Amino acid sequence: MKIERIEAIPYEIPYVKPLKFASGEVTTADHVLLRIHTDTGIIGQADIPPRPYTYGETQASIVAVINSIFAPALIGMDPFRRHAVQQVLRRTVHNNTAKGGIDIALWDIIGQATGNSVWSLLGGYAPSMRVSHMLGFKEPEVLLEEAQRFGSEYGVTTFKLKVGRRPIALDIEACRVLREGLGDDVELYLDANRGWTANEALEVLRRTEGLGLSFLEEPCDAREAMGRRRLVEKSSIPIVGDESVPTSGDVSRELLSGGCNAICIKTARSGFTEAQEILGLSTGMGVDVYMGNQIDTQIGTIATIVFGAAHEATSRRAGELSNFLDMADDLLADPLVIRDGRIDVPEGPGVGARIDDDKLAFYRLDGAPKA
Ligand code: MUC
Ligand code: MG
Repeated sequence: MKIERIEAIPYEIPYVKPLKFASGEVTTADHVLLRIHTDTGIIGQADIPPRPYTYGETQASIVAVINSIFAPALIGMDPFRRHAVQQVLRRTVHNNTAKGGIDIALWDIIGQATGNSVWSLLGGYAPSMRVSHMLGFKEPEVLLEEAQRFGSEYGVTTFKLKVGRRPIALDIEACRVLREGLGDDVELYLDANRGWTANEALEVLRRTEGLGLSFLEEPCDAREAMGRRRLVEKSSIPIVGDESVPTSGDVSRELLSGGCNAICIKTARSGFTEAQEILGLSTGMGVDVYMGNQIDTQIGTIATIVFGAAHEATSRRAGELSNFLDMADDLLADPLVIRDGRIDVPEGPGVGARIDDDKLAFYRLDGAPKA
């Protein structure tokens, strides 16, 4: 089998409720749908979310790097030779979500060609995944209402609160209101997206002592190595690497230098192949992992579920799988359902994301004729 053609299709779907956090705000899913065509007619697909304020990738840069650098090198290659493809992609240092999408689309092709679900090929551990819901910047009472609604409507009992780059008293108050309103059985953790200094993070940890927070994600810039190391040493809860650890090399550097002691895995930026390396490294070193969300569509969320539910360590904790609920629409033909706090792994060969072609024709931005 050979890769014949690669399409990077820019599209745009608005958000009904924007998500605001320390490093940026998402009001529109201005993503890229990747389609890798093979000479057998099998097409592998993946969704690619640009996060310019975090990684510097934009919709235009993703389309450009795929069309001008990756596609010319990959056309003619056998999609089963994933590690040969990885070597081509790794010649370029960054562009992580473009690479992640290519890897996921290759797994999709391999699944379809062999008649297997990618979930089973990766490990097939659990048939569903528990959902964690991400709470953006809002007044504490509004956050509490949102969390309570997610509890009653979807059975969700794990919440990640976005904090940072605003007065820390506001963040501390939000933690207190959520804990008091939700009770002790709900899991709460924080993500500051580098919005604090290490000292501010230590102050927040001191002033939220007793509120039962389980993790603190990317509190400050990991490049401020001594501050991070001091924070990790002094914190009573794990300090999680997120945007500082898109590759297994980043994970080993941060874990070995004491910059974090837990890892957030995101398939959008690591694909499945690199995410498996990250997972093996993390479990081998005995640190906690959980599946994060790069403000993914339902197509991206399926990739997270397929990977997270395929492995035991990523199934232990709830994965962040609910951001798509705030979008006005989606390209996925069969909408995902959150029931009893969980989402099922999709059935059938490949990754399992079936695209609605009419919706794609409607939302794509590259001038293709509307269906
Ligand atoms: C998160 O965990 O940081 C915000 C930016 C991004 O890339 O992912 C989100 C959520
Ligand atoms: Mg994060």
